[in-house]
Amino acid sequence: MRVAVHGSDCDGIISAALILLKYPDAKITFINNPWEASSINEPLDIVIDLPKTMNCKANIDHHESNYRRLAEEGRLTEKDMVSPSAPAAAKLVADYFNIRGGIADELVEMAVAADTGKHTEKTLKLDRVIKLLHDDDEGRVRLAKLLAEKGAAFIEDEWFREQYAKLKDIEKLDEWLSEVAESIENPKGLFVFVDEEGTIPYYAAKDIAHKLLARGCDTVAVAYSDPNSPRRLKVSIRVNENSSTDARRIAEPLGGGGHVKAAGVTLEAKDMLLFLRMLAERSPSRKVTYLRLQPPR
Ligand SMILES: [Mn+2]
Repeated sequence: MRVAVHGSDCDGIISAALILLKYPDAKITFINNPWEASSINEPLDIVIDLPKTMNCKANIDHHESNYRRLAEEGRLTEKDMVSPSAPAAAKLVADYFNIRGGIADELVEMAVAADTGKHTEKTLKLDRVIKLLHDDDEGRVRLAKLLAEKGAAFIEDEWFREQYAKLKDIEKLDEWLSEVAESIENPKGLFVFVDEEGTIPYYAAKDIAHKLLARGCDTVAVAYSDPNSPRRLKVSIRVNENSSTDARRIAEPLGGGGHVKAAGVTLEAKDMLLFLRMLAERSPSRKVTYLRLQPPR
């Protein structure tokens, strides 16, 4: 069983854990950049939370952009389960392989929370450790095995705690980010562009977005350096639960994609003005608040 999963978020790693529950000997490949999937040639049995690769037997995914492309190109088969209405790929994996039970249900619940912008303390910690391990395949397999073994109790595992302890000063940073979010005046309905290039560690890149949305901002776009594609900036767009803004309509014109509440795009610096325009066009007042994040040393 050869499986490729999205390697840089909770949904991908949890999907790998579900596969390992059912097929403990499965060989897992992690792919950090979804757009790399289209150039992958190696034969695979299942490709999860990623666009369908050329040589895979089945694709399990919930990205609308992937669904549309596959439908247009006539590449969907009855072996695939590509369903944009699913809240997380892990939910589809559980359905596809009929993986049920205490641990499986806990895993699916965590993936759904993470992918629908309802992170809990647990899933946020998991997400940070996944980002810490972004170039460590062995570490990610270990993490997926741990999730398969312990479900939501992964958080008490000693190895996991050791990994989390490597995220130095995270609590201080978290406190500072909360102060920044608190300092924004009249946050309700605001469209915010947060520039954190070179200042916030990758594992905490999107934390400010969650904090600003919790204060009532409508849409938050965070631009940060992505260790997987130097020289370009990654922009993550997060939308308030109560907003009707569609994050995909900001990301897709520039080649990105994702979901209604959470989308992303990778940009050259020269395209940043175009991005800001896309963001402003979704803002009823055409106003966008720019925030440069620069934590004190
Ligand atoms: Mn997903």
